[in-house]
Amino acid sequence: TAEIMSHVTAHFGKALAECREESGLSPAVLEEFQHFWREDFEVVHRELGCAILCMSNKFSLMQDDARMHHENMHDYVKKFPQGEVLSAKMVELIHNCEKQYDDIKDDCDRVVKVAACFKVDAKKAGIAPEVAMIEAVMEKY
Ligand code: BOM
Repeated sequence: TAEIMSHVTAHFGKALAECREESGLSPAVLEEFQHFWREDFEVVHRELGCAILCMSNKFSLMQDDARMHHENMHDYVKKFPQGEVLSAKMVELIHNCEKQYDDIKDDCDRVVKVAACFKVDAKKAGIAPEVAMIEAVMEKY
């Protein structure tokens, strides 16, 4: 659900600070990670892909091939309140998006495409959070 996703995003988003430099993601492009879910934010910058890759690595959510580590992602999402309701759906949506862009060789380029696909599909599935929901739980993490 969107409520659970707001917790996951709030927690995951904290890692952006550690990844800002190495990813080269300018604050002018994305100031705070929760803005990822804004209606008017376009998930298109290669640097955002680099940032998501770096952030995911902080939580061991990626395999060596820069694809999602299914088991670790499952366990990560399950740790949030009611996370078990969301974890399987989230892994399924992300993996479905990965399959569509598997031919892109550059890891940052591929990850940003997968993330954009995931944003669209999460909205369709009704599990995309509002930014206000994320801000409401930021202080918990
Ligand atoms: O093959 C690369 C898989 C990486 C996809 C990650 C998609 C996440 C997009 C950013 C949104 C994040 C919201 C919550 C945390 C997800 C771990």
